[in-house]
Formats: sequence, structure tokens, C-alpha cells
Amino acid sequence: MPKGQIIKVLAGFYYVKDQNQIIQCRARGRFRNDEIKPLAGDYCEYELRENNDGYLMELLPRTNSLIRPPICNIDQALLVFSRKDPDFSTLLLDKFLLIYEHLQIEPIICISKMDIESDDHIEQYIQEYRQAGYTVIPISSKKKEGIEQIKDVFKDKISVITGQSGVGKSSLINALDVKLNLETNEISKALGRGKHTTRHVELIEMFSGYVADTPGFSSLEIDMELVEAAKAYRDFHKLSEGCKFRGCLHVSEPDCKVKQAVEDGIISKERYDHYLQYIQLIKKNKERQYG
Ligand SMILES: Nc1nc2c(ncn2[C@@H]2O[C@H](COP(=O)(O)OP(=O)(O)O)[C@@H](O)[C@H]2O)c(=O)[nH]1
Ligand SMILES: [Mg+2]
Ligand SMILES: [Zn+2]
Repeated sequence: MPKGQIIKVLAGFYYVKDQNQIIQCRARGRFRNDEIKPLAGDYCEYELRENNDGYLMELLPRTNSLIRPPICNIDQALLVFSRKDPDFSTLLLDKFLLIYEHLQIEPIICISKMDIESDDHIEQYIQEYRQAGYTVIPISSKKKEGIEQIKDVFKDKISVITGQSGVGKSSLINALDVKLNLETNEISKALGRGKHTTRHVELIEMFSGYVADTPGFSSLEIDMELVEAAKAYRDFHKLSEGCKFRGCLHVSEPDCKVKQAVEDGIISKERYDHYLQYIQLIKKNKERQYG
């Protein structure tokens, strides 16, 4: 049976890309009742009928999935944070990193609006996040700086672009000179029709990769176990192998390599404090859930 990848979900149809063809597929009965709904990004087996129509027959295992936008097998998330307007928020960035690391989606930090001169510590932050093991790409859409690097990032990957409203996502897309309808969700929300767009998702081909046409921002929740959070950040993950206790949460345990790294100035105090806040939050959520 031929295989392909769903690149668009619209009005009950699944558009499956196989080599250079797009096959418009209907789902077979079993998918309607199944708990697993086919998503953009799914690899599938399909049955070809005439006129490039077909039936979706089987889904192959996923590596990961997101609820908003509803796509799966995502390689990476471009986390867009502006240097200013809105202010660069390491608290929010650390939350995003925690969540995307846990989902096994490679986070790429994009710092936008670098042309806005400011008395901040942005260069220091860039160093710190690189030191932690993350790719950081400073850009200015206005001055067209860093744009080529972003193009390289998209190559051969499935990506989502995410970030608060106003950070410059649309401006970046414009600077990349491709057509993505990143506005869809915001507009339909304003019109009170948010729900209609959530089932319509398309992966747009871009620099021989795919980018989801809707931003992946709304209501990202930290939904993980404490021990998972303790190993989510890549530098924490490496260090935690040396912690004395298995399942060390790097809070008050003795002989903790993460705490040691904070003391040695290898991990910034600020990022560690954010980590502690999120650990507290996860604890509270668990208590609320299970009493
Ligand atoms: N100075 C400067 N302003 C920018 C840059 N990129 C975007 N902006 C401005 O930031 C505001 C929000 O940009 P927009 O792309 O709509 O953000 P979005 O909500 O994330 O899509 C607009 O007024 C843009 O002109 C940049 O590189 N430099
Ligand atoms: Mg926008
Ligand atoms: Zn530890």
C-alpha cells in the first residue's frame, strides 16, 4: 500500500503528499470513531482511487503531537521572543523550553527586534542560553538581519512558529518572503469563530521543509511529572546523571550537580529560580488533581 504524509486537514478531507503528488483522501470509517484523529504531519498508508482521490487506511506511529495547532511529528519549534516591545521574558522562555523539551520538539530560540537598542542584558542572555545547549538566533526583520539563518533552520524539518502576540512573527514571515497565513487564528478569535479554524491546519512547504500555518501559542500548559521536569532542560539532563540520588529534583537533595552548577555560575541563578517556580507549580497542580 502506498505511504505518504498528511499535510492538510480540511472539511473532512486529508491531503496526503506522496512524492510530488497530493492525494485527497477520505478517512475510512474506523478513524471516525477512533480515539486517534488523523493530524497534519501524520505518516499514513492510503489506498489510491481514481482522479487522485483515495482512502486513508492506516496511521504510522507518531513521535509527538501538539493540540494547538493540531499537528504531529514536529521536529522543532521556533520560539520567537522580542528583545523589547514586549520585553524579553526569560520566565516565559524557560516555560516554553520546559514544555518543548518534554515534548521532544527541538526548541530554537529566536530573539527578534534586535535593532531596538536597549539597556538590557540581551547579549548576556544569548550567551547563557547557548551555554545551556540551545540554538539562539538574534534577528531583526526590520533590518533584515539573521533572516538567512532562519531559512537554514527550516530546511527539511517540520516546524511550528510560536511566540506572544506582537513579538514579530508576521514580520519575520514577511521578511522570509513566503506566504503563511499566521493571522488566521487571531482574526477568527476576534470574530468569535475560533473553533472553525482549529480543525483546518495546513503544513506549508518552505525551504524544503514544512511550517504549520497557525502559530502554536495558545494556552501551553506544563503537563509533566516532577522527575520529567528535572531532566527536561538539556544541561540539567546531562548534569543530573551525576546527582547522588536517582530522581533528584535539584531542590534540597545533597550532592546535586545542578545546584553545584548554579553555585559555580555555570547555570544562571535566574534560570534555576524559574525552574524552582515551575517545580512548585507542578506540585500544586498534582495536589489539586489528586487531593
Ligand atoms: N523595531 C522593530 N520592530 C519590529 C520588528 N519586527 C516586528 N516589529 C514590530 O512589532 C510589531 C508587531 O509585529 P508583528 O509581526 O505583527 O508581530 P506578531 O503579533 O508576532 O505577528 C509591529 O509594529 C512591527 O512593526 C523588528 O525587527 N524591529
Ligand atoms: Mg501576527
Ligand atoms: Zn540534582
